[in-house]
Amino acid sequence: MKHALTAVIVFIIVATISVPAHAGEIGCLSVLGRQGEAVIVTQMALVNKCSKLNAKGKENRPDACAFLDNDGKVAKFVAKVSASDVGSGRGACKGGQPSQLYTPAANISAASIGAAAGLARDLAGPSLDNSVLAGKAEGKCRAAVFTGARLIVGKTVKMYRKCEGRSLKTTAGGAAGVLNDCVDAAGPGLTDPRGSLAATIAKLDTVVAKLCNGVNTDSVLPGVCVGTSGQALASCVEEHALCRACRMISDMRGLAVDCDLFDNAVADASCAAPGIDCAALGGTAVGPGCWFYGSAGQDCLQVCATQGAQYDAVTRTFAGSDGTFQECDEVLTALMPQGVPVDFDGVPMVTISAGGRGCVTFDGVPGRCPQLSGGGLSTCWARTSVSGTTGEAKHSSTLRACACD
Ligand SMILES: [Ca+2]
Repeated sequence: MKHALTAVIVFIIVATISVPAHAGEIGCLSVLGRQGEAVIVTQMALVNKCSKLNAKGKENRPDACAFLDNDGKVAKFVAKVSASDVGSGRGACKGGQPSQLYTPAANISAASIGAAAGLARDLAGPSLDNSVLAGKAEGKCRAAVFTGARLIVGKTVKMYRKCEGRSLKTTAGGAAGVLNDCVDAAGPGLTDPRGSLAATIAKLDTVVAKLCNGVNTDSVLPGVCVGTSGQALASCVEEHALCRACRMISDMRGLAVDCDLFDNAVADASCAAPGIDCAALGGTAVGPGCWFYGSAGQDCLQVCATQGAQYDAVTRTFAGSDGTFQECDEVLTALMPQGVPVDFDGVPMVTISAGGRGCVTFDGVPGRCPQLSGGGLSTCWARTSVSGTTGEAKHSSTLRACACD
């Protein structure tokens, strides 16, 4: 009896002591993390490439260029994350799902692309199409800032990944230990023993001083850093890069990181969490927006309010009057309104003359697309080009695609 009791006590003690994650779990997390890095870095590089083409007069829709990924550059890395994921039966995750810090490939890619798009919006405003670059100097300044921001993000997420591996291997704290060891301001935070992140940040200071001096940076970067120049501009960019990198880590690992402290060590709401959790609310992330599909007759203010969110001007800049048909196509394809399938058939969409409703489908026709008389799928999808898309526009005949934030 005594032996049996001892055995029970020993069992209880063993069962309550956490053990470090095993190598298989660490390997799986590491590979998925590394591939997520490739997604965010590639997306940021594409933003810069499209912006540069725009500065040279070779691309008049840089926003579509950056986020539609027509060449599949980002998609290639997104596919790699999926191919390595748990359930693929191969690669580092074939041993099964890690017990902590794991989220599926789709979430990792969404966190990566979302962070890249978020940083582009932070720096350049709601659309890359909005800024007018006066000349070569402006283009060079912006390219240098985008490159520097990408390097900071890439370095930060990589340092986190290495730290995460070390933490899981050497301590038994699991996710809480990783939070403390690698990102939380209450712990040591992300340590930079070789000073490589500091050097990457210092490099951005230098290029901003060199290439953005004498340039109207408010027009080059018409986002959150408007009104700053010189070192203040560099610091603003750096903090937002750290903020977005932190949010990617937080989302990718399902960790509650205090990114407001991570970005500049001050609780100043500089890195507030997004106003809405797009996935949790059932929204669909496309390009820089979180999209919802309204009911017939609803305007976008109503659609967004229903979600506890606010109308996002991305409704106009991405898929509305300042966007492109292709972007509208992409949004509606992702939303799958009424089960309408993919439409990239090249047939021009109709233009509705009653303005302001942006990217919509029509209501009131039984069966709707593609049975709508007089045309194929494309006739069901409309984007007004007569007047600017607004939040308030509505009509009983149309169901709007609305971006909310
Ligand atoms: Ca802060």
